[in-house]
Amino acid sequence: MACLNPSQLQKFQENGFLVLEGFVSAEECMAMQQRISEIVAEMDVPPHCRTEFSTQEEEQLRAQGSTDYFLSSGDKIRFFFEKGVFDKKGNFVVPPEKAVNKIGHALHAHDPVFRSVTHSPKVQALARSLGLQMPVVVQSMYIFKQPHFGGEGELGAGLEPPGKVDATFLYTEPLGRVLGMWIAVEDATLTNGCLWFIPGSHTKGVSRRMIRAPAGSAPGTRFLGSEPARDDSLFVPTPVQRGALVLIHGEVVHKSEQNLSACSRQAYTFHLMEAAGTVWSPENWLQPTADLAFPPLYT
Ligand code: AKG
Repeated sequence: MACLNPSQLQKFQENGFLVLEGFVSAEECMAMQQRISEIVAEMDVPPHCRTEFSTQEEEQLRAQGSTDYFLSSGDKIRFFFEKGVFDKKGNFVVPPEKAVNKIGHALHAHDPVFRSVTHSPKVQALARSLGLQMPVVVQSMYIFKQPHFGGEGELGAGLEPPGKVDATFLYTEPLGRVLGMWIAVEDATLTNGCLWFIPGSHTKGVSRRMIRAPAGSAPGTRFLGSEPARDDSLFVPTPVQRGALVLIHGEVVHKSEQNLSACSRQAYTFHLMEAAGTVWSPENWLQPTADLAFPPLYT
């Protein structure tokens, strides 16, 4: 069901996350997987992955290439890889489809399949039932969580203390205006890296922000502040079945563990901002561009 009932709304407001099982059909999941296979089969591997670098200066160029590739990915479909999947000459040492960590950050804008999932009537109805007036889509990602490989979830994971909040990377004033919609394209289990949340943690604000460094500098982004100490035992695992949609409040602390299983855990996730009365931080790494303003969710 696309619209939240009052008890679901209350649960989301209390916990900062909510699982909606069966939100997306098996056919829609298969269509996303099929499209991703085509996109990966046609992908251009970025030059900073392909070129052989031997000197320190060349290594710096590689790092700069990788920074620029990430920082300019907000309005494009780009590929980010697991570590150790290229040899020194830039050839894949595993099949390409097993080497991709994620695709980002504008599938919602450029790909018809992902555009139609993002702007589907049921997603729009869900956003309306959450009271969003002018939601815009700021980014989207397809996360592979490869078997035996898939690193801990997303930017900022693997740091001490564990977990992150999305507003660290997608900062707004006031806070409370960013919402993640995370769709399980495959079952997400305890062994293949399901999401974990600290229920109720979305009321604690944001103590760490990632901001864009001045143009041309490496590494290209830096952090202001730090994460507070966090007790790992507060995280609650959230295994879900293929087709579930998980609502993620922009300030709820969440994480996913490494995928040590033999099954991938693919997910399509996108983030909305309530644009009414909100200032998107000009210091965020992700900015609307001349090619792509953040598109309104309601079509
Ligand atoms: C997000 O969508 O905000 C996430 O953190 C995703 C992490 C994951 O899929 O492992």
